[in-house]
Amino acid sequence: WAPVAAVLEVGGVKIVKEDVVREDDPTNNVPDTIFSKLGLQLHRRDNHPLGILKNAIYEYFDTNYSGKFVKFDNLSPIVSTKENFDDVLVPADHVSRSYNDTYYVNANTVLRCHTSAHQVELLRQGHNQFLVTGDVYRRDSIDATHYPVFHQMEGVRVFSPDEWQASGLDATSYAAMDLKKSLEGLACHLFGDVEMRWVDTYFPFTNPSFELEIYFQEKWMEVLGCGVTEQEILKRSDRMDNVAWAFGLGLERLAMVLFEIPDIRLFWSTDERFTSQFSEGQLGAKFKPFSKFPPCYKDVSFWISDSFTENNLCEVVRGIAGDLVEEVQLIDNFTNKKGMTSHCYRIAYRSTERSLTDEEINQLQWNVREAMQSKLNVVLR
Ligand code: FA5
Ligand code: MG
Repeated sequence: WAPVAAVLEVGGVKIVKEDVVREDDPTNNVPDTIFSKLGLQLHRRDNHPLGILKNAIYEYFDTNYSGKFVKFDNLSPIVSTKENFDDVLVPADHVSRSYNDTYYVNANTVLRCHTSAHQVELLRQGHNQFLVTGDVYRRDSIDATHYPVFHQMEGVRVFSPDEWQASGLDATSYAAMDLKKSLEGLACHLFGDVEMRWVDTYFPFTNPSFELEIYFQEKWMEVLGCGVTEQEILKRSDRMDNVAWAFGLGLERLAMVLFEIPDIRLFWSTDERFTSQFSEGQLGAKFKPFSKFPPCYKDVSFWISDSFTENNLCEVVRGIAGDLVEEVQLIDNFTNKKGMTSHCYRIAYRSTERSLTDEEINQLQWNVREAMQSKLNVVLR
C-alpha cells in the first residue's frame, strides 16, 4: 500500500495534512497516527475483510428490498460539529462532544465519530432508504475490540403512513418491529446460527433504542446500535408525517465474528500472511493466526492530577507504541489520607506479526513513561 501523502483525496474533497493536524492549535487534538489513517478507506477494498463484509450486507439489502437502498461509501470523514452532533440532537453538554472523546480539527470541525453525521443531510436530499459506510474516529480505551479508527455502516428507512396503518400497529411499534426483523435477518444472512440478544439502551437520536450483542470469545460483544428515529429529526427534514428507523453497525466487530479475527488491530495489517487470507466475495474464510506471539506486560503506577483521563493515557501509549500495544488496563486505584489518587495501569505489548525483544519492550516502556510525565501532568511512583 502506498504511504500516506500530506494531501489526500476523499470523495472529491482534498484533505491537506496541515489543515488537519495543527499542534499549536488548542482546538485541535488530531495526532499524526490518526491523520495517517485518513483516506485509507479499508471498507472500499473488495479483498479486505471489511470490504467483503460491506458487500455481503449490500447483498442482503439488495435481495430483500429489491435494490431500493441507495449506497454511499465515499463521503468525507471531516464534518461540522453541527452535522456530527446538533443535527442528530446530541445535547450541548453530552460527553461525546468533549475533546476527550472526539478528534477536533478546529472548534467547529471534527473527524466524524459516527456515520449518523450524514443522516440529516441525506434525508434532506430526499433519500428514504440508504446505507452509509465510512471510517469513524474516536478517542477511546485500548483493547482487542476498541480502536481509535473503525468503520460503521448506517442504515435508514423511512415509512409512509399507509405502510403502518395497514398493520394495525402504531407507527413506532411498527418501525421497531420492522427494524428488529431486518437486523435479525441480516445476522442470519451473515452468520447462520449465532448467539445474540437485544439490549435496551439510549441514543439522543432514537427512541426506543436498542443494541445487539453477539456472544464472541466467551463474552457478549456489542455489534450495533439502532432505534426508531426521533420525530424531531424527521420534522427537520420535512418528513413530519412519516416514521423511520436507523441503525449503526460496527463493521470490525461483525467482521471479527464472521472471520474469527481475534484482535481489531489486525484489520490494519499489511502483512501478507493476513491479507492473503481474504478474497472478494468469500464470506466463509476463517482467519488462521500465523502463530501466537507472547504478550509482555508492563505496569506503571502514578499519582494522577485532576485533568487525568484514560483516553489521554491511551493516546500517549499509542503515540509511542503504535499497534504494538494490545491493551491498557487499570489494575489498581486508591486514594491516600492526603486525598492523592494513585492509578496503576497494566500495558500489554504484543505484535500480531512477530516476537518482540525484551530490549525493544523496555525501550517502549521507558519512552511511554517519559511521555506520560511530559504530556499528562502525572507523577510517576
Ligand atoms: C453509535 O455510534 C450510533 N450512531 C449508532 C446508531 C445509529 C444508533 C443510528 C441508533 C441509530 P455506538 O457508539 O454504540 O453508537 O457505536 C456503534 C457501534 O460501533 C458499536 O455497537 C460497536 O460495534 C462499534 N464501536 C464503537 N466504538 C468502537 C471502537 N472504539 N472500536 C471499534 N468498534 C467500535
Ligand atoms: Mg454503544
